[in-house]
Amino acid sequence: MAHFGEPLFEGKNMETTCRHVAIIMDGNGRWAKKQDKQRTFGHLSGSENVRNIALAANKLNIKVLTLYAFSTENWKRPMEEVDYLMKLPEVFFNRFMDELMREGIKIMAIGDLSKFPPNTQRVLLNAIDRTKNNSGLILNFAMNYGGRDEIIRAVNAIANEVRLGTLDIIDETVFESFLMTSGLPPVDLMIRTSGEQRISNFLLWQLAYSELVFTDVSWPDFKEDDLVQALKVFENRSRRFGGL
Ligand code: V0D
Repeated sequence: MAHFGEPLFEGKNMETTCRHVAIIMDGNGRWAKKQDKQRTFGHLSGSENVRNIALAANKLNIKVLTLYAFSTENWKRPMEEVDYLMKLPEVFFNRFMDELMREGIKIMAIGDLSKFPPNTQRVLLNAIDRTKNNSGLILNFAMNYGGRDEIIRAVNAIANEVRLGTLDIIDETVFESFLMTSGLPPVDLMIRTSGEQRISNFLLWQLAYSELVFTDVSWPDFKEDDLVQALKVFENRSRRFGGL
């Protein structure tokens, strides 16, 4: 029996001070190749796992789950693979939309969606619209997202307002309001699966004070228990850091 006020993850009695988790879902292609399957099989398994981890995060009362689904670098992959990835949002919502609605999950996206095929954009905007009044987990997909790209866009938008005379003083709060994550709680925890220990142009500004957890587990094998383990690392580190 754990003490009251302590974060607890056993049974239904779960509690975390972690509001925003971001994940680089790495290792899908390698996971598939290890079992002599196509990389696309890994991507499909990875998208099923998005559903599993989103439901787990919702149950754990996490407010926001930001997932790196497609980076600005991913366009350099073979055309067949890119084409397959473009179909995943539709496959995902066809399979899981009813369940996401039942669970009160709200879909969001960051990144430049304008480069995606019209149908992919439509499917995504439709999901965002259908779930806009849900009050559970915000499932935020980073799509054609790059951290430097986001910062440059913010700088240009700010420059524009300064030129127009509608903006004068630029501090951290003002700058943040021009980022795509504006309005969301700060990223408490960033997890990268599958062994690499890099940020790879994910949320550059937002990760300034985040706890970073790297695991060798590949994304299709990353289960609720692995999320809970990462949350425990977060709780222990932030308690030590904040408890002075
Ligand atoms: C492939 C692992 C879900 C990462 C997860 C377009 C690589 C599976 C989505 C998805 C991808 C995106 C938006 C949305 C609903 C679902 C997804 C992509 C790749 C790139 F509104 N999984 N997933 N999108 N993978």
